Parts: sequence; C-alpha cells; structure tokens
Amino acid sequence: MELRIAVLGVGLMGADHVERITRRISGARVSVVNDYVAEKAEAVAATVPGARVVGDPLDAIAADDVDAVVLATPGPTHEKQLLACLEYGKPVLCEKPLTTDVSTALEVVKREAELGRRLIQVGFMRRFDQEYEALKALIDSGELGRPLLVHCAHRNPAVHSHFDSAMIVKDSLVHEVDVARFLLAEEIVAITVHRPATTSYAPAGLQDPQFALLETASGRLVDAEVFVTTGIAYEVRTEVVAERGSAMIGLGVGLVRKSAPGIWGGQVTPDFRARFGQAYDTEIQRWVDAVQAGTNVDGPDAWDGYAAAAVCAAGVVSLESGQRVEVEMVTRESAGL
Ligand code: ISE
Repeated sequence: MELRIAVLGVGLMGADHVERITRRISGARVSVVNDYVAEKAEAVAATVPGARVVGDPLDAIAADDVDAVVLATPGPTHEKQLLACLEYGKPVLCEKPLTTDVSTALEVVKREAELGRRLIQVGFMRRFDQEYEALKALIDSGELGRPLLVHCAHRNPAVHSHFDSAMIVKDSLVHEVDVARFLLAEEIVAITVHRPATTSYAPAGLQDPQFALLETASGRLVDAEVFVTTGIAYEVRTEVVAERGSAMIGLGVGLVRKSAPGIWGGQVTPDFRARFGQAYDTEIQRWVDAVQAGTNVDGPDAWDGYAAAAVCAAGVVSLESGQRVEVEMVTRESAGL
C-alpha cells in the first residue's frame, strides 16, 4: 500500500518535496496539496497524477485519503497544524521550526508524550547528508578520540528581503545548533552571538555576518559563522577537532576540471536544495519507510525541535544584548519523555 501524503505549504521547500515524493521516493505518493495561495496549490497539484487540492490545512490533515503529512507551511502556523496531526494520529514531517517559540514547542512535545506514540519528525535534513553521516560515524567510532571543538561556517549567497537579524539565528544558525547536538550528543547550555562588522552589501539594518559561540553541557565549544548575503555561493562547512585528530566536511570540492588553457576549477553550489538534495531525498525516504513500518520517526524528533528552539531563543536575546545567555530548557522527564 502506498502511503498517501498531504503536503501543506508548497512554496520553495514544499514544492520541492512534492516533486521528490512523486518522482524519487518509493512507497508514497502525494494525495493532497494545500497552500494559502490557492493558485499555487492548483499549479503544484496539476503536476501530480491523482492529487487533489484541499483549501483548509486542518481539513487536509483530517482527510480520509491522507495517511501522513509533510508540513512546509510558514512557522507561525505549525503549532495548530502539529496539534491537529496529533489529534488525528497522523505522522508528520515538519520543516523547521517546530513552532516559533519555546513555550509552544514544549507544549507540542508534551502533547505528543501524553499520546505515548511518536508522530513528529523535524526536518533537520543535514543529519541525512552523506558527509554529516560519515562525520558522525567517524566520531562515534572513537578513532578521533573525544571531540573538543567544532568550527562551523554557514554561508548563503542571498536571502529573502523579509529576513531580519533574528531570523539569521532562528532560520540559519538553527542548523548549526542541531548539528552540534547531533555530532556531540549533548545539549547546548549557553550561547553568545557576536556582531562583527557587517557587509556593506547587506540590506540596511541586517546584522550580517553573525558569529555565535555555543557551549555544551560538558564544556565543549562550537563556533559558527553565519553569513547570509555573501553574493557568492551556498557553503556549509563543519570541522570537528578532537583529542586524536580532526575532520572536516563541506569543502565542496566535487568535480575539478582543467579545460581551456588557464582554466581550472569547479562549480559553486547555488542554494541549499542543490547542496542538500541527497539529504532531503534520504530524509523523506527513511521517514516514509518508518511510517510504513509503524515507527513513524527516523531522525530528529519533537524534542530536537524544542531544544533547537530553546537555544535559538537564547541566541536572539544574546544578539540583542551582546551578552552570554544561558539556555532555559526543561528536562526530558518533566516533558513526559
Ligand atoms: C533556510 O531556511 C534553510 O533552512 C537553509 O538550509 C539555510 O542554509 C538558510 O540559511 C535558511 O534560510
């Protein structure tokens, strides 16, 4: 039986997922498409044999021809939609953020815990990227010894005009937060977001780049440069420094050519869909397989979404105050986990 998926929100990411599920993922098909722009939903649904448009996102979640949901709607709508997925018992893959603030993220974690059944996976796709998987496996093999430091660089050529300084923390740095928790397998307890000199190419008022320092519970440090208006390329690099060696991913070497006399080089990656295409494919395929198997989650879960939200909320406070800010998080036990 094919899993029938409703994709809610078919902007950049949602439309990409519809294409992915329809052309590259096995065991699933898109049965319902929803977007607050009706024409967009119609246009995307027209590319999928057998898909229909449902105008109200909550009706789409409840629909009889929907077994599972991909949420790619704007963050502020997630809380209501996630709670509806829990109410109808529908597994959901939710693009980050889980919700837009820490208290509602915790509410969602608790509601799922009360059900006693995991239904929510969060779309931190980097965990499915082959380079990150290899780095994690290397760390876990013990070959490098204990990791002590992580250096991250996260650069976008450009972002939407509505991007503000806090979004750099909540929309971009959030990936480094998840990567740090994933690689080091512990929580982040404090964050300082520094404001280096800004690029003259950034829109007025945008603090870009930013430089964050994350502190883990056992005292390891993670530094992250986030620079979202480089005008050059999409680049994500991570280096782990450990007691017996170091390892780096994201050099973006790919194909290197020598052609006409004097020409040497490769190609830059233009955006995250190009850089992380394989990760998104693997993420969705493994999620579909998990839902088919009844386990529903195979990757970052609601707790990971809550933890990332808590760190980013502290990051936004630090961005504004310039001070080190401790992360406020409840324990897993008090969330009912
Ligand atoms: C975007 O929302 C993403 O999730 C990308 O992975 C990230 O690189 C980008 O900075 C965000 O705006």
